Amino acid sequence: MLRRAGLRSFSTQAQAKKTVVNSWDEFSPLKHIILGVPHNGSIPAVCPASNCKIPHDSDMRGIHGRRPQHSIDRALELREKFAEKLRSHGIRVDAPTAQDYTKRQASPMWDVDNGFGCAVPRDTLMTIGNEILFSTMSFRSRWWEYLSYRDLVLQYWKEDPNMKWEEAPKPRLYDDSYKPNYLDEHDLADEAVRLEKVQNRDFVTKDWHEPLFDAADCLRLGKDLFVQNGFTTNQAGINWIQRHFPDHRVHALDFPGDQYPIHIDCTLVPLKAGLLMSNPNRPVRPEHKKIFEDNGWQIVDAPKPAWDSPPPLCYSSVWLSMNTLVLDEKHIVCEASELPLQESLKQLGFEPVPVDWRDCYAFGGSFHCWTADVYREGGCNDYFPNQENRVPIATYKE
Ligand code: ABU
Repeated sequence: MLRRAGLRSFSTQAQAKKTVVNSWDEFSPLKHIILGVPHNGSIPAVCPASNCKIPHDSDMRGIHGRRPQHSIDRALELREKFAEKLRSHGIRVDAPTAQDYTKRQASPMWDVDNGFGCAVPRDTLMTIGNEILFSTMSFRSRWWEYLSYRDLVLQYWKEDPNMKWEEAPKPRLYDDSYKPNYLDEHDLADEAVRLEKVQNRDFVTKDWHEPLFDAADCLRLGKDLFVQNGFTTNQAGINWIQRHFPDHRVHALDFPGDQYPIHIDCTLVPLKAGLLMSNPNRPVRPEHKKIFEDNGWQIVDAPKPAWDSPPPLCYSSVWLSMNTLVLDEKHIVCEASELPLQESLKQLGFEPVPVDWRDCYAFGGSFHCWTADVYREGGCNDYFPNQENRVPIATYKE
């Protein structure tokens, strides 16, 4: 009962105003956003890609299924407060429609005991200009998650005659999509082995079996899209994005310091035009740094997170401290306990907006993960006119 009532009151928010879909970057003034919901949030059943992501010593190992109700209730409470905060900044907040992620998820090729949730829309969809593109996803447990956004996207499509609704080819996710025995039981816990693999761009997903990408691997900086190659996005996925957006310049990045490389938004985070925050444990490769330097972008290190470990039943890293949401050129939403980050942002001239969120991390991340832009002011700017040192993306070779 609580679930249905909650969902109904969320979706009336979505009907308050007509929609225009428009967002080209991560920092122009935000006016309309999708904020995930924790209903039916589940610890995902293991599949090859998720197995490599969940740290060997995580309390999530060996368990799956519906998350404890008290954690869902707490996340709902925090979500409502965050939504109110966003509204107080003049931002329209919409909610997806929860499905029963506790159910078995199956395709003709595979099945897993349960799904994940719809708390973190950033992984599933991205807005590029007037287009909302659904990613392929790469965990079997998350294959059906896109349906949670159908009500909203259909509404946007009806209300905005210029909106383009696109879905990348749903992947087969056969066993063949992943490297067999990528990390055996012993190597899963061996940091040196993991780091050597990522240094050599050896990830669990095969590069050319089929295009795979999660939207949260994509950094939108106007005419340039920077996409992380890792466990959730392969080279075919990056190539597919480039062909899909021929007017954009797509760049592939990978970060040798990240032994669990999924999603770019705890690794390289834009704060405003010309300024990025970088995870000091996952520095940008020197050959990738050039295009930022050539175009006058400054990259500053993020401070050490306030916490030494993630909260219970959370497979993300402590670097969720960096997973902020930029509201406009001044305001950046930060987790309330992340005082070192707030101090750094103040020194850079921002006004941090502290919001209590740590108890929401377990559902898939922090503010950036829990949201997906629908409307930011402004158009498609060219922030990287100097492409002399562009590193070309990989193409398929027989
Ligand atoms: N979804 C972002 C998680 C990245 C990290 O755990 O660092």
